[in-house]
Amino acid sequence: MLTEQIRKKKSFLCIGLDTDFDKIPNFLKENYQNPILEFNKRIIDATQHLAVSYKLNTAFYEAKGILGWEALEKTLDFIPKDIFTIADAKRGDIGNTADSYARAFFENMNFDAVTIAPYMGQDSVLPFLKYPNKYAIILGLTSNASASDFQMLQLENGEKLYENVLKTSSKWGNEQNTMFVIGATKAQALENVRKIIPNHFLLIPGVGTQGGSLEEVIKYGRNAQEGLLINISRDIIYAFDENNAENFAQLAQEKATFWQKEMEKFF
Ligand code: OMP
Repeated sequence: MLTEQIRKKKSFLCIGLDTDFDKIPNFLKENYQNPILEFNKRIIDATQHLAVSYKLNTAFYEAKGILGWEALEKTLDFIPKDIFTIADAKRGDIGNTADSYARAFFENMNFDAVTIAPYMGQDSVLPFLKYPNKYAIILGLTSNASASDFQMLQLENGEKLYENVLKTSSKWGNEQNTMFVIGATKAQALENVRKIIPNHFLLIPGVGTQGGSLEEVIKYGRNAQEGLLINISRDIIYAFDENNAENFAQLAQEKATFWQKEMEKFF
């Protein structure tokens, strides 16, 4: 279904709803009981024809307590059902706790995917893999500068730690229930990543504000099923400033259109 959506919309675009209360236009805060939700709804209305996925980074919602959690749940309900939804929660804990995390995002809420930190090993990931048509998106090689602290460490057999993570964790599940996060700022490594996991879908954050190259991501990361969800958050949802905050959704649409058109060149 994802491959179909990507081809239909000629888009790999995953819009990151990293909705920070402090950055929401004041007129929403003055007029709506839940301004986070209203902000998201308007962004979704303006961009749903351009995006194949929305990623909600739970940090921004958790930071606002009940108001934030209500916005998270209601935003999820508002997203059209044919668009792939990701809870970017970066969970990872012992088996029975992981089981509760999986229930939270896949049963209590109906997200299609959750991001997972694989550091605690197989039993922290398996509970997410037992749901049909749901995905664990495992952190492979992240976009931040400190990714090198651990992920690039060389093991005794000569391979890097992130390569070992990809090799090992890709065997816990399959291409129908597992995806991997690879940062766009590490696009050169994508060629190598594709040798290890040629068929899995990749979630690629880091294009836009973090400066990753869209062209390189598509060149090195795409596969026969398209295989890419390219996340852009701040560059799209905060395209406005104080002077034109009333038009924030239209400006987000213009930015999303720009990125979709850039992607369309590759179809
Ligand atoms: P922008 O830089 O504003 O486009 O946002 C990037 C989004 O992707 C944020 O929600 C990050 O938390 C997330 N992210 C990264 O930036 N780097 C990573 O390596 C992994 C993620 C992620 O898992 O989504």
